[in-house]
Amino acid sequence: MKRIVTMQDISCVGKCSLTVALPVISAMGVETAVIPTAVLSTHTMFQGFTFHDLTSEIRPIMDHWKKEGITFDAVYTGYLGSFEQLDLAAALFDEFGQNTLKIVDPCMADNGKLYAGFTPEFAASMKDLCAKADIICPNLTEASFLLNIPYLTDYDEAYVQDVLKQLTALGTRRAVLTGISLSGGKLGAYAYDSQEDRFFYYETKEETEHFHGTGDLWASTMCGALVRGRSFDEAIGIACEYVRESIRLTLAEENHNTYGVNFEQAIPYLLEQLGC
Ligand code: PXL
Repeated sequence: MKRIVTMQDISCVGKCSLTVALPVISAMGVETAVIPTAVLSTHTMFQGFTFHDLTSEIRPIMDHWKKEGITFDAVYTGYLGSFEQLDLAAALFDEFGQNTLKIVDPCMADNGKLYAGFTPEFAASMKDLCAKADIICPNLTEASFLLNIPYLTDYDEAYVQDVLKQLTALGTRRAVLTGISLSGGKLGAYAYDSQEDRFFYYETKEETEHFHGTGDLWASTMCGALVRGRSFDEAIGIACEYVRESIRLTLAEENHNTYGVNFEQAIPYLLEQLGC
């Protein structure tokens, strides 16, 4: 069985970061090791969340794994909360990411705004981690903070392609912009492979509401699909459809929660898409 490691926080309620990555990647038939960076009572969209930092555990965890000779088929980082954690994520790539797939989801912003607690300086530092990755998958807000360019809500395909080229110029081979809409009622992900100088766009039906945590769900699914041997383009399509189906199931439920999507009951759909 393939094994990946993912480094991000655990928000006890909220359906994002590790509480999404762990079940989804495991369900895809991939062993999922974790480096929890912090424990929060909820994700930061709730008021009054608690937060306990786990940074001091990370170096000892990695040292122990090195002694045990543990290796991974992919290293995937998500929400990171400090400069020190960015440095540790870089070390994780250096020490466990040789000849493995390295994915950075630079979780820090959405809808034109940084999440609570993040600064433009942090975004600038996140660029250095992106440079070490094989694939990065920001949304347009995160891309604009990474590149220090204005966040546009009104854009065209040429603009998206230009942003993608700027993202790969940070040093990563492939960049995927999630949450891209180029026509009414459609939403998808637009990718660029700088080595092949090739763009790829996958779009699907846009559901009527947007939810928190879908970026994490998207990145986790892409990671799982790639490790299961699907091509880059296939992994993007599978991730887009799984997120869409999870939102559809959420909306189908009366009194559904508003903090995260029903990815759990869409797992059979995901496995069908994955072909296993
Ligand atoms: O989904 C990204 C994310 C992950 N972890 C925490 C968050 C967020 C987004 O707000 O607050 C703690």
